[in-house]
Amino acid sequence: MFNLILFGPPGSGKGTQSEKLVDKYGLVHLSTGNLLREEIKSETPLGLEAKKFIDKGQLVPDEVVIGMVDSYFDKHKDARGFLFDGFPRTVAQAEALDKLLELKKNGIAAVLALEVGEEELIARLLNRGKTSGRSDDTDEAVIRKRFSVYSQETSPVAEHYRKQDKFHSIKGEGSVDAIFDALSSAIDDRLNVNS
Ligand code: B4P
Repeated sequence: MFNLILFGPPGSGKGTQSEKLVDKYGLVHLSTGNLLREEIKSETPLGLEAKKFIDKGQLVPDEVVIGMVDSYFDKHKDARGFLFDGFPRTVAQAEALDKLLELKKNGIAAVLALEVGEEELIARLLNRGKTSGRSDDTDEAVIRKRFSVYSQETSPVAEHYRKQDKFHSIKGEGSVDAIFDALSSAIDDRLNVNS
């Protein structure tokens, strides 16, 4: 199994690049943001609970997200690898993921972090908000709250993987294709190390 994490602040391009990467490398895409939005759309109890947090720019509680990831694994037992997009977002989630993968005698091959400046991120998210219908993208105050949550709760996840020597920074500004090429070459380097 070859498992990757795509890491970075809100709007850094994780969703955009994930779609291209899963195609190229034959991985299963696990986006906790997408899974949560599906739950909200279907008005499940989990979705109704998650919406309260997402609308305020806060993280959904760890136990909810970890439970959702665990059941996604159960539905994809034959996967040759996963691309984790927007997960883990806290150190507790990273530790839970390490444990879940250990049970499968597996681990994370690499963490690729998209680096983008804050003003560019705000412009991208407000622009997406015009068409996406996502309530968390239309209000600049909510977007800024998401950045402060990112710096307090999600940034420490980088250190968790730096200690494991798995963390790679990638410039996330420029054309989608140029960023995809940079991500692909970092992944290919890692695949060569693993093969
Ligand atoms: P997510 O769905 O993960 O969304 P995101 O961080 O906003 O976006 P992403 O980085 O994927 O941006 P994208 O490619 O779309 O999370 C939403 C919410 O769900 C969170 O705030 C949280 O509340 C909750 N949640 C999710 N996972 C959780 C977890 N594990 N634990 C707790 N809570 C969780 O790009 C953004 C825009 O930029 C797009 O419009 C795109 O077209 C544009 N763009 C992309 N690349 C570009 C480029 N190179 N140049 C110009 N524009 C570009």
